[in-house]
Amino acid sequence: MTQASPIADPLDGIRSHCGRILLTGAAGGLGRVLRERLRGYAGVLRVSDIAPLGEPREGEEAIVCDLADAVAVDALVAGVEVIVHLGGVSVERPFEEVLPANIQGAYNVYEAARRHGVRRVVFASSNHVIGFYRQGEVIDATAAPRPDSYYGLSKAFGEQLARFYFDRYGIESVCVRIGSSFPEPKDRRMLCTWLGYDDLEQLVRRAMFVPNVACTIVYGVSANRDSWWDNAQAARLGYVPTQSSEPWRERIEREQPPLRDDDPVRLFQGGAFVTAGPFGD
Ligand code: NAI
Ligand code: 15L
Repeated sequence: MTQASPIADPLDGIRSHCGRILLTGAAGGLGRVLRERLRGYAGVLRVSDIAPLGEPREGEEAIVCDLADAVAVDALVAGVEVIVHLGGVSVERPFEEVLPANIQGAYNVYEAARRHGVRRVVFASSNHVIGFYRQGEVIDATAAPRPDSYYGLSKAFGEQLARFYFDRYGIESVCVRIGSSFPEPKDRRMLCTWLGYDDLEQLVRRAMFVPNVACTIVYGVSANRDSWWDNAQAARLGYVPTQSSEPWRERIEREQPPLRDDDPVRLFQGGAFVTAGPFGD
């Protein structure tokens, strides 16, 4: 493997390079984005998913692995300095699907991190940890969790794992409560929750390399006109978002009439997740 050269950081000169990064969920939507963008931040980028990953490129190792398989995850994490943990169920699903991928899976990742001396975990948490706060209510990262789904519950568990593994073992984590990270915002709610890919990359880079983060929770959101989240903790990492949902506002507001005032999708920060399921009744 050839060593990729470190990316110069024009913003603040923090060291932005390490030996080996593990990216889980690398076959997913954000995984494919970060697979491209994290290459320069490590000598080796180890990409993993339960789904096919294609041939590893130069500077990559590709390992297909079910996060629920503790033995496989232990081997996956060996030799890694930083983990960017995106893998798992990413929408509301029956608890029986969320449990192995997100709850057992996150536990397996942190246990392997402990055994192998991983320095830092960047955990892809979600706004659905706090989805039952009202839209318009401004909360920060210290607000008590109000999960809106089994999926949101699993992300709250992941944040608590991060806390425990820092307090007990000193493994640092940044839990990024991602809003809505897609190429563009899709609806009125996402005008508030959208996270552009440049901002995603910046936030993940800072989460990986800013020193002494302990266990920090931040919101993954761009500089949108309206926001429900006080992102002071992200600002402490030096995060300065450069993208905004504003260019899409006119089209979205023209094409999508407002929902009724009493529609839960409009009332709560988690949007449609607050009414998803239960499944199979
Ligand atoms: P995605 O669903 O496109 O990607 C998730 C990946 O995890 C998939 O490639 C899937 O195959 C893999 N995966 C699922 N179960 C697995 C298992 N048992 N073992 C190994 N891999 C498994 O989701 P997306 O949008 O890329 O999100 C990435 C992460 O960010 C997820 O953890 C999601 O919960 C979180 N997130 C994403 C948001 C967004 O707006 N895209 C918002 C909030 C959180
Ligand atoms: C999430 O947590 C999901 O992973 C993503 O697919 C979106 O639904 C996002 O939240 C959102 O709230 O828009």
